[in-house]
Amino acid sequence: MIRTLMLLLAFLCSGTAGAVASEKDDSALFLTPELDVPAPDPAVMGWIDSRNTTSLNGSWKLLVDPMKVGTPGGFFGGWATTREPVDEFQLLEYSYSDAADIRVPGDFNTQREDLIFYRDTVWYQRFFDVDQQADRRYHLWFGGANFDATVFLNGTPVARHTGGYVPFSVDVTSQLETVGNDLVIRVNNRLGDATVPTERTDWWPYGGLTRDVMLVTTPEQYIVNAKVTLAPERNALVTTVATRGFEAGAEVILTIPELDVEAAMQIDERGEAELRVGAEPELWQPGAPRRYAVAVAAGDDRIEDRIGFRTIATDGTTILLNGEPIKFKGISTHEEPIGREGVAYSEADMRVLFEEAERLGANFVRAAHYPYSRHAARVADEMGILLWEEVPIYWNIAWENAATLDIARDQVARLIERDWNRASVVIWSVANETPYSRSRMQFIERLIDDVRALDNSRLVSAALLGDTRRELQRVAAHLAAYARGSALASVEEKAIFERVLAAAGDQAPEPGAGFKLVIDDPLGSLVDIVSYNQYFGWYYSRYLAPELGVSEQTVRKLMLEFMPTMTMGTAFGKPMFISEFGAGAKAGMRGVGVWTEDYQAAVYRAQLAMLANSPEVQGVTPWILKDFRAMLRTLPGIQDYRNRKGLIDQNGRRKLAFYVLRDFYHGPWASSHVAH
Ligand code: GCB
Repeated sequence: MIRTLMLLLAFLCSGTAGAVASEKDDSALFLTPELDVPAPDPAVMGWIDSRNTTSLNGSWKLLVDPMKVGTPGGFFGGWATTREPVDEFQLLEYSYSDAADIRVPGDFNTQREDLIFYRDTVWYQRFFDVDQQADRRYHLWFGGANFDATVFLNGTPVARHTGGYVPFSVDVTSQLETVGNDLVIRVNNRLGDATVPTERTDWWPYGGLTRDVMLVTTPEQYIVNAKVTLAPERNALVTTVATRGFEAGAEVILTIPELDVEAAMQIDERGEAELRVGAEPELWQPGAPRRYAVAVAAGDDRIEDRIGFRTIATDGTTILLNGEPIKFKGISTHEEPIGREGVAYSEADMRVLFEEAERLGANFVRAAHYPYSRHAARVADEMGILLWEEVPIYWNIAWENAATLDIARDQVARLIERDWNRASVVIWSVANETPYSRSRMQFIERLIDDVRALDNSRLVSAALLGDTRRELQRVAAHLAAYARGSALASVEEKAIFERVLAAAGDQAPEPGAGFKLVIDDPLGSLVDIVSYNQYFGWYYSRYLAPELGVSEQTVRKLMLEFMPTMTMGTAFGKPMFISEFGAGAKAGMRGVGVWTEDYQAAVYRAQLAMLANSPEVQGVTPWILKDFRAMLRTLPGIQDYRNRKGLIDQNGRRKLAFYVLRDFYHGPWASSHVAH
């Protein structure tokens, strides 16, 4: 009651204190109040699986609130606690006790049919007890909350994280009760022009508490995170540790029993410690994913993990894993499980997905287009699969917006600080298909600087787009030249191709000249591996048909013949990586046209022949392992809101192209596996 009265008073008094009535400004009366909420702990709490944790997964209460009326301080609001009416006269327009249940972790979109397209605010609530002890600190830890989460503990807003996909935590020792802690999270999965990614993505913006939630207990003085990597010379381990609460000079001990390592380092005034210790571990690699038990201890705190050691580098256009050339035989994925709807949130989900990649003969997965849960890299470490991890700098980003850059930098830092001990992760990718502009270059350069400062034991890449218009013109001219000698073009079409070539003048290719597509996006100068997405067999043919003035059928057929004659390369003398190619197919649909398994398989055959001709190409991750949900894909009967470029459908049914790629990985590229 008192609270209600105070709220009313707050409204009556809103506007400038002491102002005369005529100057009063009530214009914000029915708007959602902006809350002043602290940011979470800026550092990622690492080694989370070896800590003293209480899981807060399970059944929570969910209230759907597209008008955001539950926000405290508003005219309607106050959903940040579970208050019950004090008597039958008190008006409270919400109830957690009678709200529906929702499972955490997991997205809310696929847990309730009516929320599948929902992109807005919901409230999660649960109670928990804790056997509190003195000289302990308690941290609420979230594996990820999509995409904007405000955490309220016992009515107090304790942290707000924006961006989604990455872990964050907050020290709640001073807000915690022993019994009946009331934990409420406001989560909004709406994306906009200034978010990362923006609203328009070709994947589902799964919302909610999609990842594990835990209460982590640490000693008063504790280790925040530690990074242990193999030096490039492969004869020493380099360890850096971040701590809280210790006096300068306190010791941190690194122990790796199987390597006879037990070494001490001293904490400095910033709470950090560093150590280089000689060691020659057996190297981690696909086929032999050797990992060592590693422990880091300081005071009463001790964290443990299983860590593999390897080096990754480039030499000209070659990629070197542990000093030996390797080709990345890969496949792209989204974070969706096989045979179940929604987001993949468990270790088991990731294992099933990666096992299917293994059956393809892949040694590499591109985890597109955003950070997955921590389980992904953990399972990849264990299975010996190389991993590309990515932040969702996707298509058009508000390059000039400082707040957007902050979100992106936060995602980069949190992803890296979480996974920097995962041997499987060999590439950090900072962008996907970002159209060229000066501000895009500056934005991405900033991210790359951050990546290199945080972790220089991996390669940096970005999936580039190239200069699409110019490329299409060149492809058109070469395709026209090729068509002159092909039986696939009719006499009339050949006449059209002649006119196209005549119009090209000097630009027309010499007869018999091969076509090499060279990627020269200036972003290529900043990355270690030049990655490129291309869809010759899918979108390009559709665009080229009207451009050339011949039927799409002719262009598609010609393209399948022409592609194996092409080569690809870059202007940078670096390894090239084809981060996407593909074609859509509805599982079970057979025939010759688009959407059939047969056409998809034909595109794969032509693409792979083209790659086999391209010596600069050192890796490939076709698009994509599994059909995935996407609001962009509306075609009824075929897409039904799924991107159909999967090699398997959502239930795991394999399409013909799966076998084409498998044969390629077991055939032409088989010898590139470097296991000893
Ligand atoms: C792309 C994007 C990817 C899309 C894919 C497609 O180039 O990087 O996110 O899903 O094409 O299917 O069009």
